[in-house]
Amino acid sequence: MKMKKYLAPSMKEGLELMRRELGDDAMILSTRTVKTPDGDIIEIVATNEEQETSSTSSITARIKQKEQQEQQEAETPTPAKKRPASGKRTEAKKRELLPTAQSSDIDEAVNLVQLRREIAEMRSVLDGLSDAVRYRHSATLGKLYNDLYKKLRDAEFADDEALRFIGLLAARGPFTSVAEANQTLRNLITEHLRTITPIEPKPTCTTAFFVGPTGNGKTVTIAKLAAVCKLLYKANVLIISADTYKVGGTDQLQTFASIAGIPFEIVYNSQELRQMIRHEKSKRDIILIDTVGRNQRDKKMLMEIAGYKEACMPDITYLVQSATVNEHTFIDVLDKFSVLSPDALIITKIDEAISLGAMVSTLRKKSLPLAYFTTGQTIPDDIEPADIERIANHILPEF
Ligand SMILES: Nc1nc2c(ncn2[C@@H]2O[C@H](COP(=O)(O)OP(=O)(O)OP(=O)(O)O)[C@@H](O)[C@H]2O)c(=O)[nH]1
Ligand SMILES: [Mg+2]
Repeated sequence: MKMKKYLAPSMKEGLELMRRELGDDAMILSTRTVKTPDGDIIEIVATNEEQETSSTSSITARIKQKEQQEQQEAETPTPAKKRPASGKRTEAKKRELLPTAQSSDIDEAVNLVQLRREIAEMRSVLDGLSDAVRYRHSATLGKLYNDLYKKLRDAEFADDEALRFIGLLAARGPFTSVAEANQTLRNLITEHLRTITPIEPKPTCTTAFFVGPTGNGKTVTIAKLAAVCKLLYKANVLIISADTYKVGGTDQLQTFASIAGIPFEIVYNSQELRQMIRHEKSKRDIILIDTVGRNQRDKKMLMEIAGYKEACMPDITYLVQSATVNEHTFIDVLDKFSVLSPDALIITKIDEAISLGAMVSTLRKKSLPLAYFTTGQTIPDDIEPADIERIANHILPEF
């Protein structure tokens, strides 16, 4: 490797010097203007080392730009005051200065290149380490099982869970093709999942109660379902909001209901809800009850919602949970909301979830049937009955 510093009265001359010595492929590592008593001179540190980094190439681009700029300036008459008074003398003085500062600047440039190389090496070591942690059991698995194990880990299955599934898969082998192993694993990871039928109008009124952690999509899901029931089944739907705890809690639903022409009522306590249900049940096909979102750790608030549930004695209680949380949080939500005895899950924000592995693992440990998936904010389009095939495709696409 050859690395040199060039000092010249202008960028153009500096570049010529550099190219003459290091060739046309020379890479510029740095440039700067050095102030001298006789005016500015240009310093270029360059190398003919082959490896090119994005930063050096961008410097090259900048220099080319500067070169063009200089050429343009040369063609345009420059105002006299910008030129040094004693041109020839100054040029000579500048050249006298050239050999002096070289060695320290070259050292600096060498250090820079070395530093860059060390950072690149450290990055590759760290990547290797993170893979070693993420795919901890890779080394112990053959290629087929290792590829599938990695897919499960990428789908956010915990390591022990991923390995457990691979163990179950191996017990069903040997396989004649990758596609066969893939399909068997798809069946294994979804075989414990259950779904329940969506809400349908029955001869008697169906009351559905919606609970779940704050901001997970209860209210928007109710709006979607109300619109679907009205449009699809021509059902007589009533929405009741018990979300009077937070400012503006009922506004969103009220606005939607008035636009969609769906009856809407607000209740301020469990007694009011009891009376409302008693009064409305005989008139409606479907009643959807919205509740205030609750932090699952807030026991007191959960008990308050339990009071509302007891008052309306719903036919079904949906726990509305976003797919974007990790397994740990998912399990915690199912544990804490179990005091409200949910009958089924509505999984929201599938569109935002990177993977559904956390949900699948959770439901193997804490079984609860799936009712709906929601896939965006659009009312009523972004809701569909839960589909296990869709989960399998999300995690392990068909071969
Ligand atoms: N991307 C996406 N966003 C959604 C989905 N469902 C709901 N949201 C958005 O999530 C946010 C919260 O939705 P809400 O329906 O207000 O949630 P909530 O559970 O009623 O919230 P609280 O009443 O505060 O507990 C809103 O911005 C919704 O538009 C979904 O399936 N996908
Ligand atoms: Mg809400």
